Amino acid sequence: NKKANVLDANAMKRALTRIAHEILERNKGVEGLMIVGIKTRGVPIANRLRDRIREIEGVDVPIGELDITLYRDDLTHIDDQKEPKLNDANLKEQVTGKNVVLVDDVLYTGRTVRAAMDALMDHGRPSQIQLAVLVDRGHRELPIRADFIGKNIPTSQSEIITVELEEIDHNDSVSIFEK
Ligand code: 3GP
Ligand code: 5GP
Ligand code: MG
Repeated sequence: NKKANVLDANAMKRALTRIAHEILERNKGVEGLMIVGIKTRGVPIANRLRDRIREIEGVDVPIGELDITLYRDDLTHIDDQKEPKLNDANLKEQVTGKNVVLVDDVLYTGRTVRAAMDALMDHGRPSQIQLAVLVDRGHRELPIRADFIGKNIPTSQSEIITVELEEIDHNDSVSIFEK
């Protein structure tokens, strides 16, 4: 049952445009930059950031994706004891020497990002890794934080953030549900 809408399509668009600018500002441009989305919903967000950066700088930065599947079958059976599993890392470009911006929809315990960093390291040696997320819902279990955040949404453990993206869900929105 839904409790609140947090971002609509326009707010999401503004947040991603801001993050694109922040990425460029922090890194002084696109030199050495690579954007890597974490499946599923980190991937369209990564693509949108690449598109914004193209609009701003006129340059297409290399993009990649990571598949980190959780040991669970549905939302009502989330097993918090188990680590995210790296399924496959299908990075087209070399990560060695790149400044990699990891992108995910929601940052929660940090375990997915930890696994994603592990996966990246298996592919080479990035010169730097940064993290961009659409939503930070808190409850970290590891010393991981995002460099770029669309929206901070303090949640209770019993709440779930629903992220809908046009490319997958035919709608752009972020809302809070009670489990
Ligand atoms: P995504 O893979 O497209 O990002 O984790 C699998 C999917 O379940 C994720 O989609 C995520 O959006 C959704 N999800 C919703 N609530 C939760 C939650 O509390 N924990 C996890 N791990 N995933 C959630
Ligand atoms: P973490 O590994 O940090 O606990 O969780 C991050 C991953 O789990 C993200 O890829 C995200 O898709 C998913 N996730 C965790 N909590 C939520 C949530 O409340 N809502 C959504 N949509 N995804 C979540
Ligand atoms: Mg995700």
